Amino acid sequence: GKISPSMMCVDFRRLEESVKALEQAGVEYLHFDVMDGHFVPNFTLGPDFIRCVREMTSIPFDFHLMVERPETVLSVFDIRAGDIVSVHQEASIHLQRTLQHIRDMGAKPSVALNPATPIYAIDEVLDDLELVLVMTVNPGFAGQKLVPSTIRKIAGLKERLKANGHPEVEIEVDGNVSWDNAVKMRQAGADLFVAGTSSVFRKGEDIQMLIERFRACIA
Ligand code: S6P
Ligand code: MG
Repeated sequence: GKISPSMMCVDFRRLEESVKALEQAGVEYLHFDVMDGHFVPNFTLGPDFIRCVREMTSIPFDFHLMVERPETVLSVFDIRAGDIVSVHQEASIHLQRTLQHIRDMGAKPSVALNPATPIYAIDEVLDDLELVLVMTVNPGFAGQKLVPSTIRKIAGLKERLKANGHPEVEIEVDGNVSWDNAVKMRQAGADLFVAGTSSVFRKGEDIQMLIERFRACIA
């Protein structure tokens, strides 16, 4: 499995050294939670912060857009080839066009699903995406508890992708990916894991060591 640490969980006073430690630890992506106060009841990282991190590292970025009408804000972000861009199925009316736009930007198109959204909601766009982001908590905040039914959902999605002729589409999981939950998610078929306060971001503990431990859980 691959790792995408959640940048909203970083100690902002130690931003640069944290990014360097993540780079040293060899994480595959950096996960940026973008919230607009409408789609979710919170505000988080914005384009200036994300640009600032871009100057510190060449790790590809994993944008998680928790915003209404994501197609209207894509151009605001510094999206580059090799990045992942996830838009929510629930937030995008012309989802196929939005995914096509992301692909045109050279990035990997991905659809995020809230816990209550059924997996068949993306049946008609499987040709247009490279990943599906399964939310394992309701989006909006770090430090929440797993919605248990989402583990079954990951396994169901894995099956459905295969049955629909798209076994290459990867599954990303986000929310309370703890040591124990990471193992269950891996068994269910997840490929990319968002690491947050449940695992690698703990005050006073060494990020690099925690990433190593995390990697063992998702091997
Ligand atoms: C939640 C957001 C996530 C969180 C992540 C935090 O709305 O999309 O990316 O940052 O879930 O991890 P944890 O381990 O605190 O749940
Ligand atoms: Mg996220």
